[in-house]
Amino acid sequence: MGRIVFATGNAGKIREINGIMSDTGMEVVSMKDAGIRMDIEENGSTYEENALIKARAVASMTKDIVMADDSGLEIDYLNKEPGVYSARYLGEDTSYRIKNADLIRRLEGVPDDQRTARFVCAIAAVLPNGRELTVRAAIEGRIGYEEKGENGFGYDPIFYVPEFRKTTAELTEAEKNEVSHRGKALRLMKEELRGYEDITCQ
Ligand code: ITT
Repeated sequence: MGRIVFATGNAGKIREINGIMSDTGMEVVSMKDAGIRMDIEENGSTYEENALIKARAVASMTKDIVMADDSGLEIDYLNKEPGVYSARYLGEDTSYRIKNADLIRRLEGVPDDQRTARFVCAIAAVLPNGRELTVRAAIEGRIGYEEKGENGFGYDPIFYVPEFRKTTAELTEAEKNEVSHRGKALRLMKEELRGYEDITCQ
């Protein structure tokens, strides 16, 4: 197989994706490392639509396989906010200290059993032959009462995973990849790609 250009500007995602894809023998590079710079307007209404928008935009600039990740945090008590707007919640440039503190404040007094939430991840791939694939996966958890942990990125310090009794920011990267929305979605995508032998001869 050739190489995969990942259509993301999020360094945290790229780090995780490299860990998850390391057993494929394929080189995964960020769009920046592939020399592709573009501002992509994510105006879809679903994770899959946005992932496809990103993957298609970058695929128009390269002959490599292109993948994109669109993901978000759904908090049940907040009607699944921030959801598909997770990156834009309170403004794209607002720090996650502030975003996380705001979500905790909005859940003040809400008991454990109503703090359920999930991270969702859709991955889209555009193959050199023009074929498009999408997969989606999620990890269930709860919103904590304070930020905990230094690993990961974004909303990880407030996303508590009951089976580990830790937030995803307290998990090692390998532990997070094992159970995360992104880890599961990428493994599904790896399976899908196995079915497309034609891409192996590119
Ligand atoms: P690209 O579009 O360039 O990939 P982005 O950060 O804008 O980067 P998204 O549009 O997919 O990515 O927004 C997803 C947001 O959801 C992301 O910025 C985080 O705030 C949050 N998120 C997704 N996965 C996460 C994870 O594993 N841990 C913590 N937060 C996550």
